[in-house]
Amino acid sequence: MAMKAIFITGTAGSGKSLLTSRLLQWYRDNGAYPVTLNLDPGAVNLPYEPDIDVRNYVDIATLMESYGLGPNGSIIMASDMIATKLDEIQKEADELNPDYLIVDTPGQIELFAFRASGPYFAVNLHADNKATIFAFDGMLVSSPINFVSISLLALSVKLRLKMAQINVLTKRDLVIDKLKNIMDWAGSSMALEHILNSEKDAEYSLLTKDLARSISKGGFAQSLIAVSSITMSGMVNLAAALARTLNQGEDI
Ligand SMILES: Nc1nc2c(ncn2[C@@H]2O[C@H](COP(=O)(O)OP(=O)(O)OP(=O)(O)O)[C@@H](O)[C@H]2O)c(=O)[nH]1
Ligand SMILES: [Mg+2]
Repeated sequence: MAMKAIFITGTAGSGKSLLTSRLLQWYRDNGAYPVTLNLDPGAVNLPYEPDIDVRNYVDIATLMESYGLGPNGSIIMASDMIATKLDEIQKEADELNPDYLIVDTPGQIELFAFRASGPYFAVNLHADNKATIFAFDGMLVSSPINFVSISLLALSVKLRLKMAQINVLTKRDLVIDKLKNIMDWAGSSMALEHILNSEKDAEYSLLTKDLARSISKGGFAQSLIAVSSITMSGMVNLAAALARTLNQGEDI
């Protein structure tokens, strides 16, 4: 089996589904055989046609009706059921036998990464190699303090999914004027600490500097790859990072 699995995670609305569709296209254009797996039971409109779809196994409307649940209760129950569908989904994936299985995860990252079901699925899915992409929403990292808080979230997803992780700054086209700053904060903990020094609120300045330092000291700080799913800028860098992580550097 040579299937490589790529889990696309990130905060709600960070661009996971659109990135899934762009990666699918990118691999196709480069002669590989990718397939998509939608793991979001609550997805309404997807910018791609999933080859494998958890919605075929877990239906929110049925859960609401059968268990008298509201929209939040049913989405939690649906997320908790993802793990119970692993065998069926694995079988579909093995039958398709793709080079790349691109997994679009639920919008609510806390339901996927911080309950038992999502990590169980991610850890127990059989694949030749696996990696996670964590999407830093370009629109959410406009300040250094926000950058630190999203970095913490990225780190805690890594602790939960226990996989090689590639951090991606999404919506590059919308943050062009801030791009250099954001990449500086990501690339150098000294640059980040320096800018955090000038935060007016001393308490937040100290706290975020401590956090930034521990993230960097623990070796968890990783470079950030800026990508736009609209202009496709940065996609080649993301593909190269995925190749390094998944294929030990060998090109697709
Ligand atoms: N300008 C711009 N917009 C983007 C980009 N990526 C995503 N978007 C937009 O951001 C919105 C959310 O994108 P999705 O791909 O649905 O994000 P998601 O993380 O899958 O969202 P949920 O699954 O609902 O949490 C959509 O309106 C996208 O068109 C990008 O690179 N540039
Ligand atoms: Mg989505």
